[in-house]
Amino acid sequence: MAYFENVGKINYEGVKSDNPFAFRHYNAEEIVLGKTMKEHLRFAVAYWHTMTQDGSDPFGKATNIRNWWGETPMETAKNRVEAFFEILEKLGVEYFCFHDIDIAPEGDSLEEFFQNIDEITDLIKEKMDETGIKLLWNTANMFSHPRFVNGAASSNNADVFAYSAAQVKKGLDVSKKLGGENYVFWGGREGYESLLNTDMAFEQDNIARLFKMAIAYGEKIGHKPQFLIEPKPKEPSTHQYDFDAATSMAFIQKYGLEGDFKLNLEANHATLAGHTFEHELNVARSYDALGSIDANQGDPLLGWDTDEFPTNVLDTTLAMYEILENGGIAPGGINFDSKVRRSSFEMDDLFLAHIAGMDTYARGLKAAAALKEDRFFDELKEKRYASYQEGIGAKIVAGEEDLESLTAYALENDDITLESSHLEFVKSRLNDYLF
Ligand code: XLS
Ligand code: NI
Ligand code: NI
Repeated sequence: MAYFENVGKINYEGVKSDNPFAFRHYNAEEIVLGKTMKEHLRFAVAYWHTMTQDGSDPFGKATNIRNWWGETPMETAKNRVEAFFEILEKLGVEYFCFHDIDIAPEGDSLEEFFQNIDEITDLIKEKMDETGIKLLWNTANMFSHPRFVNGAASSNNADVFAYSAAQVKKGLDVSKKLGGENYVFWGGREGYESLLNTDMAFEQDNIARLFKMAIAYGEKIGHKPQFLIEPKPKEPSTHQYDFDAATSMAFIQKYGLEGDFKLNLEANHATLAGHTFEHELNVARSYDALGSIDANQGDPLLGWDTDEFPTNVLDTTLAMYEILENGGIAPGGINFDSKVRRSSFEMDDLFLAHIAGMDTYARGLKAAAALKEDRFFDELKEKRYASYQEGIGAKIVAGEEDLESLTAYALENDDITLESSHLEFVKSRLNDYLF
C-alpha cells in the first residue's frame, strides 16, 4: 500500500519548473568538483521528526495528519517502516537515522522493548536489502523516559547507568545487524540543573566510562561504526556537558577518545551555543574530527531548538565550503534533523520540506564549489596573512625567533602599517555566488 498516493518519484526538473514535487537544484547525478551531488551530500532522513513527531508543542496538541496509525503500537510501528521507506525511495535519499524508541514501542519492560526492536529491525533490514538504502546512524534515546530525569550515564543513580548501558549495547547490536556507518551519542539529559548538588567531574567520568564500554563492545562484536558526539549547549538541561565543538573536543582529549570519536554537528545547536554553524564545522575540522552533520536551522528570533528545515542559502554555502575543505563528509552525511512546522500538518508537507532542504543544500554545494574553484577565500586569506610568508613572519612560523630577537626587531620596526579588511566589499562579492 502507498501512504503517499499523490506523490510520485521526485525528479530534478531545474529552476524553471513550477512543480512543487520536483527538485529545482538537487540533481543527484550532476558532477560537481569531480563527484556526483549525491556523493557529496549523502542525505539522510531522520525517523523521529518525519515519522513520530506529531506537531504538538507545550501550548497545543498534535496537528499532524498521518495515515499510518494502526490498532496497536506495534502495528503503527510496522506501518511507519513502510511509509518511511516510501519517503526515502521517492525522495531518492539513500540514508536514514533513528533512535531506538522512534522505531519500536517500549512496551512494559526492557525485554519487551528489545523484542519489539528485533521484530521491527527485521522489517527494516528487509526494506534495506530490497532498496539499497543504508543506515547512516542510530542512537539510543536515553532522555525521554522519566527514569532519565537526572541523565543517563551521568545520572546519580547507578541503575540508570546500567539501563543506559543495556540500551547502548542493543543499539550497537542493531548497528551491526543493519550495517550502520556511524553511531551517535547526543547528550540528552547529560548535563545539570544546579551545581549545588552536582559532582560535575564524576558525572563526566561516568559518561566516558560508558563511551569506553561502547568502544570495547564494538571491538568484541567486530563492528566498528564511527562514534560521534553531538554537541548542544542547553535544552533539556540548563548546562549540557557537550556544550559545543570545542568543549566536546576537550572531553574527547581528556579521556583519550580521539581514535574512536568524532563530532556530529547540528546547525541549530551551533546557534544555540552562540556560534555560527560554519564556526562549529571549522573547529571540528581543525581537530580532524568533522564526522557528520545534522542539517536544520533555528529561528534567530527564538531562543530554542526549533529544528526548522534549512532554507538559508548563505548558511548552507558556508557549511558546504567547510565540508569541501574537509575533503567530504563520508562516512558521515547530511541528516535532516528537521521537522515540519506545526502549521505544515499535511502528509505531503513531509516531501515539500525535504525537497526544500535538499535544494538549499544543493545550492550551497554549487556556490561553495564555485568559491573553491575561484579560490575566493584562499586568495583573501593568503593576502591577509602574507606577512607570515616572508621576512620576520616566516621566521616566527619556522620557530627561528624568540622574545629577545623579536624585541630587537620591534625596537627597529615600531612604525607598523596595517591594512583594511574591506569586509563589506568581501560580503558583497560573496553575495554574487549565492543567487
Ligand atoms: C536534539 C538532538 C537529537 C539528536 C539525536 O536536539 O538534535 O535529535 O540528533 O539524539
Ligand atoms: Ni541532532
Ligand atoms: Ni536538535
